[in-house]
Amino acid sequence: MNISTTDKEIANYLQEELERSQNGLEMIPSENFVSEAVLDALGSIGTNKYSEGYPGKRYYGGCQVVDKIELLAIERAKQAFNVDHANVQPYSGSPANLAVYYALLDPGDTVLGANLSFGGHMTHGLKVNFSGTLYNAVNYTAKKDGYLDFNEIRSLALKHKPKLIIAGFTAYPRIIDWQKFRDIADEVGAFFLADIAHIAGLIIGEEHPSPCRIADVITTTTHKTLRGPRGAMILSNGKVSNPIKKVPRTKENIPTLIDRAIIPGLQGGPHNHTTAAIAVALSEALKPEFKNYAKQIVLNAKALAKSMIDEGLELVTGGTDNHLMIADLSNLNVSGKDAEHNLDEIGITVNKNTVPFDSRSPFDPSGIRLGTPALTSRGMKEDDMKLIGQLIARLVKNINDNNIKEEIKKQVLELTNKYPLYPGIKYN
Ligand code: DSN
Repeated sequence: MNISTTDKEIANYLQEELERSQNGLEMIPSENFVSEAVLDALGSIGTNKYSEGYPGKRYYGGCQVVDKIELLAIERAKQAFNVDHANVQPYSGSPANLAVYYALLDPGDTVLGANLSFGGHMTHGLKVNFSGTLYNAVNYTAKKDGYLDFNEIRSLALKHKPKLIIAGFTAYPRIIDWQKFRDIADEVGAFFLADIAHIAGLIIGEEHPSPCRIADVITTTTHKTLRGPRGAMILSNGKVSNPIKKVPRTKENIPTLIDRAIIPGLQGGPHNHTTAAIAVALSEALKPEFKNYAKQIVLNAKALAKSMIDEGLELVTGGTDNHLMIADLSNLNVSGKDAEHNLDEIGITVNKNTVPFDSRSPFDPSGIRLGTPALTSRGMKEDDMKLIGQLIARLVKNINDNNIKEEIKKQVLELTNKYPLYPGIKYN
């Protein structure tokens, strides 16, 4: 590779990161390992081209080829999610959500989304995020057992009359009942946004119900369970007006409103290398093997949850239906921050996470969040999950015992050695 001779410092860092990934268990549920074909597209000449606008309607010349790339990405997204319209240009998930707000709301309008500490996302109305400062954000929480509380969501909606209701979570281990959100949105006349960033791959693989014909607008990142490059898409139903002109904020106009919000509203030139890589990832996700992958993610998550429960750990909601789980460590007197740090030292990467009604702060909460998409991409199965659950439990129960930590570290290395990651890639 050229970089190995032209920039040794970065080449060495990339190699170091590759080895860290190879020798560790990547269990952050929002992370994944893309195919080499996705890496090829992402590192391609697509990055060189400016193409502000949309296929056939650009502000630059020379866009005939990037038009074809973007159209293919759009067609594949429409097919994968069964929607009429896909905008594949958002730079990532937060800008995609910002575009939805910009398209459908005026500053000061009320939005109802999940509290970050109960599995929401910053862009769903966190006070220090644009969504909580430019808009009047109201947050719903959950029941004591961690399940969504539709009585609370409905009564907040009736009381605050939001213009936008958001469902979709970064730390919710159960199936989401999209129709219940739809009914509440209809009762109060709100738009309904489903943010499926975490579960997009499970939806394509039919392991989670789809909101794509239920919600008014759907946002997703492309790099989580979907296993594509860092990027995002906004999906909706209906047609874009031609020309893409200013239109009233009605449901029928959502595709046009979204396209106008992305450009000229918020963004400049699309990242064509990312668009190409999204198209590659979508073609992979449309293959029958991807269904097996999605199924295995969930089987692995259930096996991991069972193993941790068998070892005496407590999980929020008592388990999982999807790709992730939250372990509540309060009964072990170990904080999420300490668990994250100590697991990191032995090669298991997770992130600290609040549990419902956490008595500790979000910076040092009571739980950790774990998921199986990346391990499943490496080929791991239920037996591996059983072992990993045991290793995690042993570590958190013996957090101050360096001998035990060393033993577990060796076991992690033995396991990861069995699953080579990108064996054909070397940066230095
Ligand atoms: N940062 C992502 C996650 O880890 O869930 C959400 O955007």
